[in-house]
Amino acid sequence: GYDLVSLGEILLRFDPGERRIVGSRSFRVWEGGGEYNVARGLRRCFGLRTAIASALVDNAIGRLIEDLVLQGGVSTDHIQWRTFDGVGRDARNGIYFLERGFGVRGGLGMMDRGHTAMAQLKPGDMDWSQVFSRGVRWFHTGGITTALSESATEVVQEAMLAARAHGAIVSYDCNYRPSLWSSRGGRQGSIEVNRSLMPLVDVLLGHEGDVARTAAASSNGPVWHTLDSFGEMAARVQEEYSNLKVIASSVRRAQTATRNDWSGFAFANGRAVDGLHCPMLEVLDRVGSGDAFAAGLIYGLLAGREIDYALNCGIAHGALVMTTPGDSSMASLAEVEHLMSGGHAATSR
Ligand code: KDG
Repeated sequence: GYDLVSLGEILLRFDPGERRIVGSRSFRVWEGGGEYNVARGLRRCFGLRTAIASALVDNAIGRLIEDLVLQGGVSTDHIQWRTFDGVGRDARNGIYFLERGFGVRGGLGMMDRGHTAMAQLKPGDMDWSQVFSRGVRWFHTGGITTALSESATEVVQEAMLAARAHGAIVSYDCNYRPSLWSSRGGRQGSIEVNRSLMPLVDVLLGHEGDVARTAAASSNGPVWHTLDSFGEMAARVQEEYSNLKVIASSVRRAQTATRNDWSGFAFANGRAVDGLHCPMLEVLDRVGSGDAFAAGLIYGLLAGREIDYALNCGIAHGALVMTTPGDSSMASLAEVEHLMSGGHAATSR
């Protein structure tokens, strides 16, 4: 069995380091993908047993991704392998490029993930009762997976139903990606899909605005990032979906390309909680911070800790992931807890 199974696409990330993409002649590779990053963080930092449910094409790129996943300690047992037709016409592995911002220059992200094996996953492809019958405590997925295709959305629903039937807790991270929704109704399309899945979710994560938009009554107005506005919003969302036990948002306010304020809120048992504040956090690579937040929060909840602990665990883990290159945290639980107890790392002042 596993503590957590995550469903999502695993991408190969090409990192030009401090260079710009156009000026690079070699790239460092990492594995990435929002839902995968959660499984990896829970394994590497928090020591839980995790698996990624996904699909890859069986070529050298897919096998490279598999090696990276195995190095991260995440089980590849639930990865489905598609045959390679020699050119990737029928299915591909997803890749992406990310150039870091510096000072006055913002970052540049480029996704290259059309027609991937994961986007083509259909209901029935994955044997969910086999996945969950071995004992899985938590199932995680989110809005990147649902964005990939209509069939991927159906797979998410199928997996959530199976997870619930087997008693696993279900979490969903909204993770709105405009480019992925451009052919499926944009923001509105994502809101409709998120709403249709909400009755199956126990723990809702995401940017405050995206969480707000899962409630029918919510406006698309500004997000204020205050405890009161978050509490009101979360109470409204929970009124509509009484199944939601925890709602949590990380809060990142970019100050420059390399600095941001970082914090978070959570709502549970009718109470809104303010988390640890990391003002003017120095950022080496912000990618994966939301996933690391999710991993820390899930760890706290799986460990049976109070919501305050779980929230701060998420914030501290998210802060630490921004201090290293790549999507993943290289942090230890001791480092996370040190930061939680107010021991400011060199990155936070
Ligand atoms: O959250 C990190 C992700 O943004 C990154 O791994 C790439 O999966 C990705 C996506 O769709 O943005």
